[in-house]
Order: sequence, then C-alpha cells, then structure tokens
Amino acid sequence: MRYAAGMFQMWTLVLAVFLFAAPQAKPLFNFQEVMIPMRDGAHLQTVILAPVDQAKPLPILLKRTPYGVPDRAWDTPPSAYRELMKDGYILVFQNLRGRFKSEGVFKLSSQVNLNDPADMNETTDAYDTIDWLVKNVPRNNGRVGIFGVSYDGLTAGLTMLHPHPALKAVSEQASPVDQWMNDDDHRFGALRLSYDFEYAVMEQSDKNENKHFEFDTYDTYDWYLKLGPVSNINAKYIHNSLPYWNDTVNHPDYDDFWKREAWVNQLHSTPVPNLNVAGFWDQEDPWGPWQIFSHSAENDPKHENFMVAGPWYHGQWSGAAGERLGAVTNGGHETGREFRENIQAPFFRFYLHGEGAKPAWQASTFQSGSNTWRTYASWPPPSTARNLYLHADGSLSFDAPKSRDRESVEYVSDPARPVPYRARPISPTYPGGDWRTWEAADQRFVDGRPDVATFTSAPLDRDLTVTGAVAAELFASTSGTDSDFVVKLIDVYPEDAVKNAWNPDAGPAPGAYANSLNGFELPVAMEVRRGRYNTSYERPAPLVAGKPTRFAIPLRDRDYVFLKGHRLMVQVQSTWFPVIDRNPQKFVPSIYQAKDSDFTVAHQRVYCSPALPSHVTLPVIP
Ligand code: PG9
Repeated sequence: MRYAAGMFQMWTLVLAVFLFAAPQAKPLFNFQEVMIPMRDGAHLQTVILAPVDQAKPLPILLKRTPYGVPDRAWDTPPSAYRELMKDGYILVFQNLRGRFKSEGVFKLSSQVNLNDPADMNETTDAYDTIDWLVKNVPRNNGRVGIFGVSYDGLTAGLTMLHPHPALKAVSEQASPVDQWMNDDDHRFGALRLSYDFEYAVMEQSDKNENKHFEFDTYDTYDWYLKLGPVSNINAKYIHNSLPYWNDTVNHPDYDDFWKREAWVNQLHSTPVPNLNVAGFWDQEDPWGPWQIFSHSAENDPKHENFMVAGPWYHGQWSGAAGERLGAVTNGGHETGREFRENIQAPFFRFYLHGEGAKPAWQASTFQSGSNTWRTYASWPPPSTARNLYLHADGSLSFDAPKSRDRESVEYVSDPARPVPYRARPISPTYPGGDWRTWEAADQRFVDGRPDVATFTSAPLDRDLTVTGAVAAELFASTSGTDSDFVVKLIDVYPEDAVKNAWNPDAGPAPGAYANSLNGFELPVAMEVRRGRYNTSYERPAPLVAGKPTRFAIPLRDRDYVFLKGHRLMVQVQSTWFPVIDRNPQKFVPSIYQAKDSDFTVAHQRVYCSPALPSHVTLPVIP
C-alpha cells in the first residue's frame, strides 16, 4: 500500500512536470461556424477551418455533406487530409439543406432542374456557397476546389452542371449518378433492399442524427426473410414515415421520377478539371464515377477529365492506408496513401495553387494481380475481346461450345431459401462492420449450393490481363414469368500453401488452413439483371416461361491480372439476399406490392450450346 502511495506521488510529479514543460497540443486551425444564405433565404450550417499559421492567401477546399460537420478545430488533421495539408488550404464543411442545423428540406435525391429558377438543389446551393465563401472568407486566393466521397462526392459532381467561376477543381469520388440504374439503391431496376431501406432510415429518421434501424436479430438475413414481401416494411415498421423509401416503392420502374434523378444525363462536357475516383470493389457506388468520366469526355478539349480506380471498398482510398482489401494484400503497396500523396494532392496543388504539373495521363489505376500502378493515355486502352464460354459439364474456357456437348445446366431457385449475398450472419449494413469488404469475400461459402451453377477453367498457363469493360451474355430460361440472374466472375487462387499463406493481420486464423488464401475464390466482377426489365426499363414485361432468353449483364470497367496457375470461375444464381430483394419469379405489376402467395419456386436453365453460348467477354491485353 505504501509502495502504491509512493508511486502515485511520483506519477503526480511526473505529470505536473509534463503539463508545465511539454508544449500544449496547439490547434492547427481557427474554427468558425457560419450560416450561409442561399438564394431562397435558407441558411446552411457551415464550418470554416483556416490554418492558424496562414502566411499567404490560400485556396478553399469545400466538402458538402449530409453527415455532419466538425464541431471544433483539429489539432491533428485526419488521415484523409494529411497529404493535402502540406500544401495549405482553408477547409470548409457544409451540412446539406435540411441536415443538422441547415435549414430547408433534405430530399435524399439529386434532382436538378436548372431551367426552373424556383428549383433549389445541390447545384444551386454549391454555387451560392462558393459565391459567399470567395467574398467573405478572409485571405482566400479566389480559387475553390470541392471533393468528397459518396454523398459528398455526389455534391461535388453536381457542381459541374453549373459551376461557379471560382470553382477550379472538382474531385468527385464514388458519386452515384442514377439511383435506379445502378449504385446504392438498384442494379438495373433490381432493388438493393437492405441498402436502400437502411440508408433511408439513417438519413431521414432524424434531421440531427445519422440513425440506425434497430433490428431485433443480428443476422439480418433472417430479419428480411421473416419480413416477407417488401410492402411489410411500411406496413409493419416505418408506416410511410420515410419519404425516400416511399419514393422507392412508389416508383418501381424507370419513370420520370428516376429520370429526373439521373443527373449525369445533363452532363456533356468537362467544365471544370475533374478527378473521378472509383473503387473496383466499391460495395455502394462503383458505377457512377465511370459514368461521370464518360459523360465529361464527350467534350474535354483541355484534357481535364481524369479517372482513377483501384482495389478499394467504398471510400477506402480517402483515409485508409489501403494495403489490403479484406484478405487480399496489394503487394506491399499502401494504395490509399499512395493515391492521396501521388494523385489527389498534386491534382489540387496544380489547379488550386498553380504549382506542379497537370497529370500526364487520362486514367490511372492500381492493377490488382500484378499489383502495380498503371497510367493510360486514354481509357479504355486497346484490347482484344475474348469470350470465356460456360460449358454444361461445369467447365469454362475460351473454346466455344460444340454441337455434341450437353446444352444446358439447371438449378432450382426458391425464394423461400435465397442465396445469401455474403456469408451469414449478415450484420446490419451500418454502422460499418463486415459490409465494407463483402464484394471481395471468398465465394466458397456458396460452393455446392444446388441453386448456384458453377463453371471453372483449367489453371491458366500464363497471366491473363483484363483491362476495360467486362460483360456477360447469358442465355437462360425460367419456368416462371419473372426472374433474376446474377453473374459472378471469380479468380480462384491455387492451392499453394506458402505463397498464399494467410496474412495474420487480416483476422484470426483458427486452424492452420482455415482462413488461408489457398483456393480462395475472389470475386472480380458481379452483377444482377432482373428479367422484367430485360426489354424495357420503363415498361416491365413478363418473361415467357421456358423460353431461352438473352440477358446482357454489364460487369463494369476493370483492370485485373489473373495470374498463371490461377483458375477462372463463373457462378450463376437467381437470388442474392437481402442486398437484392427477392423476385417472386411470377410476373406481378409491382414487386413492391407482391403478396406472400406470389413467391414461387422456379426451374432455371443456363444454356451453353453453339446456338445459345452463354459467355463472359473479357477485354484482354496481349
Ligand atoms: N453510398 C452513400 C450514398 C450516396 C448518395 C446517395 C445515397 C447514399 C454514401 O456513402 O454516402
């Protein structure tokens, strides 16, 4: 006891000496909160962090967000800002209209009508904000940049529809552009049920909070299955209280509501230098940045439209080191930090400080497999389209099916026992958890399921480099009148205990081989098509039961090397639950009005014949 008391006195002394002698952590910024007026009189809550040691006029770097703004000055910059801060910026954070202290209504939909002067939207709010900032923030250099990931990336991207003259650089990162067609809420009209619902709860339940739905079970697979038809979400739980969820279920098809939301269709040039950023394994918004890039490329005389993509989950590049994606490492590269240091910071340095050089490429990727950074003068680079054919004996090869081969494989899809999209238990989407890396998760968890058709190649005798747009063409039939088809392109690692040994930092390895990368099935591309929208997005139509039908399934842009010794795999299945809602497999006018009794078992057939050769087309680099 006496010893303990002595120690206490000694530590008090040490602490006192430290407190008086050590320099106090000094805030790096002066903090100011203002309410910036918009053209309609609404005021938006805005935080300005100006460097304490500002020696010269600096550019403004703006972030517009629905998630909340800092409530004090930082004494150390978060990792997302560390590389930028070396150049010096006045940082500005703004809560969107209707979020936290910002006035007005938060719509959670990016509709922009520039022809209507009464239409207030994220494009006009950004314009008014930038106008105010350059006129009112002391010692700014008159140049503004905007950047952010996801919703914050969307608000960055939307500035390009009508940029303020002071806006000199945009970096939209993982921005959605058309929430019916792809990204967060749908995939070509197939509802991303768990995401859409849980996100609407998060952002529209409470103006002053990011709230999470309180599931009464940890495994949300169970919760959504017990829920039954999607209409029960309103009927049993939220009672029409969430406007965005109501919009979703009231507009099942690609109607004017969604077409107005598809803001990218108004973009046909690069009015401001733009660094688009996408994650190849982004579980939320992998598609939008490529759309913005290609729309901006329609008219880019000054070559200021840039594309960056890498081995990242949603936003991983923005703050993490990025040395691995789930279990798979990036060959010693810290891809996130390298992006921030070698691409993002120089981009803003050039356009906002007038220092350094403009990027000498149009696209830069971190290519997985070879684990190297690549640059491309234009995207996509020249390649040769090669078809990888599915064969009814379960093989996969570049040889087209022959007439003597078996013609099809069959499986039974039962909406009462849907294939989980990731290994159960499936924790709630938010906050965080294992949702982030599910697109890079080992697909062995569905191996052997009778409702998943699997096709596997022989081991590759040389590296196979795939750079550009991948697409599947599936010929399939169903005994029902509506159906989903999911296609996954997978890299199967060899059984090589030494080379692919599990990285202990990636999680616990309970047995010698239990978590090994040996035989790991890494998804490289995955997508779903919903049969009812196969011929028209606006007017869904039933499939003809038993009739072989062609499904074109885009698998997005990729840059990936399948290494020698690895095998390629394709999996085809008809449920992907609960990230995609269950298709009743019987045509109904709206799936969101389907009744329990509409959900039926369907017999699916995937064709692999010379006349109906299901395949995946790969852009192969010689
Ligand atoms: N993926 C989220 C989102 C963006 C835009 C609209 C709706 C959702 C996000 O992470 O911000």
